[in-house]
Amino acid sequence: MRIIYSEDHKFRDARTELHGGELVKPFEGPFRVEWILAALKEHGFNDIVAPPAHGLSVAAKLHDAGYLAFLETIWERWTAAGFTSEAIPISLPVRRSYHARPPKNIDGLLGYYANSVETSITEGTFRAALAANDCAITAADHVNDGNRFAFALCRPPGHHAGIDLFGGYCFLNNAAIAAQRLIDQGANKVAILDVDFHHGNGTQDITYERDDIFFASIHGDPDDAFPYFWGHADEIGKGRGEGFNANFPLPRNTPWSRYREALKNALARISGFGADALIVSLGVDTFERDPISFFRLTTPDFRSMGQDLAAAGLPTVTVMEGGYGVPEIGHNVANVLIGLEEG
Ligand code: Q9C
Ligand code: ZN
Repeated sequence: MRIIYSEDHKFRDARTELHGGELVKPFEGPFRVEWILAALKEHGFNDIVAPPAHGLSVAAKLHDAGYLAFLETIWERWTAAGFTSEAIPISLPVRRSYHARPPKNIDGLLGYYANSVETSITEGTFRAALAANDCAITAADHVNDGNRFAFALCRPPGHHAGIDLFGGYCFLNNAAIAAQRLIDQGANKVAILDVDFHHGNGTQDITYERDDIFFASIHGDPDDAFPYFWGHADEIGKGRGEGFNANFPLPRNTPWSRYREALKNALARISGFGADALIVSLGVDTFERDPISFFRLTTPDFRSMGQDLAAAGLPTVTVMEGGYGVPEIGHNVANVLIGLEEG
């Protein structure tokens, strides 16, 4: 399968993440992609291409214009305000902020567009996010050209990025961008299946009122896991999108056997939807040794996951999301791709 990868991911290299009341080295860093690439090469994935620049025209159909302008200019404005360290939001609209609108003050603006505050914005962040957007679009184009599979090795990840919200290490929603690209090129119905440990709240936000994109997410129960305020089973979509959103929250220590039941249920829903294509939001933070998550999947389980995903029988664009801490994330990603090609 073709791998779409841009070296520009390296421009996203924050020094700090707010974690446990301290600014620590981020869990989401360039080393993740280095581990994944090394494992992919080891497993014989040699068709690795860089994407052309696609710009923001697809993203502009999904994200708010003010939000995109914010991402593009925040670093300039932050440094112009005299700040020299990384940009971190401190004040967010919350319950009963009915009057909230984008303020002109830089601290106000940062909070307005944030859904959480662990994610520092740095000088190269937008450039890297744009390269991830390019990977997602190029992968969608590869499948649209008649290939069964493509893998967008996106970094930074995207599934926590909402219509006008960044956070959870995400800025542009690469999976939704890939889905939109397929629709723009003629697909009528696209399913996004999010197997990252965390609920794909950004993708849900973007697709919640749509009936041409079915969104399913299998994740740590929000009662106990980030992003806490989205991902419950009763979130089923709204308006014409009602019935086109499916959440599968699971408890601590979920092993593959139980995960697999949820995966089968999600795939059955997708089959009932009648999708023309499948986007997989692939996080391997469901791994038993992930430092910030609490499922119990093993490295061989990811191969089974790939086989189960392939059994849907759909053209499939896999988009990289999370997976942290240990070099095994590379083998876990490779195993999903191997399973896809087998299944
Ligand atoms: N400081 C993705 O997997 N909070 N994002 C984690 C540890 C944020 C995860 C708590 C987790 C974001 C793409
Ligand atoms: Zn995650």
